[in-house]
Amino acid sequence: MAAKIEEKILSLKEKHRAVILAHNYQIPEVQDIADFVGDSLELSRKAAQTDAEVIVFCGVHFMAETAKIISPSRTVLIPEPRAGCPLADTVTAAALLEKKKELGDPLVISYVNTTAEVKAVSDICCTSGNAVQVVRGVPQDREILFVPDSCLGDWVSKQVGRKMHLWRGGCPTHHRILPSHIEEARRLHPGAKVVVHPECLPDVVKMADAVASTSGILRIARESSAQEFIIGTENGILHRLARENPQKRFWSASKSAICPNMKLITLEKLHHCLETMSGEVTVPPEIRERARAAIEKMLAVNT
Ligand code: CIZ
Repeated sequence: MAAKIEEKILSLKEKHRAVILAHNYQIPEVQDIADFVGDSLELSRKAAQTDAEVIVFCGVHFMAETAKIISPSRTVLIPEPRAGCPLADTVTAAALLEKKKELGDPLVISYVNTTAEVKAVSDICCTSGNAVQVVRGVPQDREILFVPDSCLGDWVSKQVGRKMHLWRGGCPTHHRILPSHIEEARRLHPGAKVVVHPECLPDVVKMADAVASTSGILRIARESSAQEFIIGTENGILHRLARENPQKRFWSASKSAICPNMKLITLEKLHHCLETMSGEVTVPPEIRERARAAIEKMLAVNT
């Protein structure tokens, strides 16, 4: 009998001494076969620590690029190189440098959802899991330019009580979650705790009981005494929430919160990538070194 695709993937993984990292927004089958599932901060840390020779990154391109920047001696593969990020595409290094000049040289904090070129001209990176701590660590006498997600920037700015210049980028998937969706979900599931991602629109964030990154959402679900949750982020996370908390119930705030790029990666593409060792992610050394400095400053922030 022919081996199942999962068995073929596992045997190729062993052959190439590979590790499979998958983002919380990946499809269930990909999450289930991965060695680690997490947010980009957790996966960056795994990439930095791994002794595997090959990292297969199941996520969008900037995440795989981040793994390569942190672990340059490893071969980093992405099963679908076209898995991009429209939020990351809202800022280029040239446009950022121009804005920085116009604003009189503020300190640049860039969300990990940016290209390596943008990270290379940033002072420090952050993820949604540590953005508040990163901003708190910036000296009070420096102005801050936060790129590219204005919703995350707006939320962080309110948390920290500090004004920042915000790049006007946003995540189309999170923007599909509307206040009317939260109202309707609350009507259908009264008593459920509403937890949303800070990339959501400020009007949605305002309605939530808690705002957190994907790892924060997973922690809240685990630790809260609530038994039902309405989740406002990309729907891929519902798989992990249900698996880790079988006694609790999770409802998606909006059925349309699906990132088409995250969903481009399938078991077939993962298999093909490992079989042919294709989809290699590279970053030119001069960009890599400067981007790495901004990422390492972020990794040094205690969260
Ligand atoms: O940081 C990440 O991985 C993203 C893009 C979202 C989240 O909160 O995990």
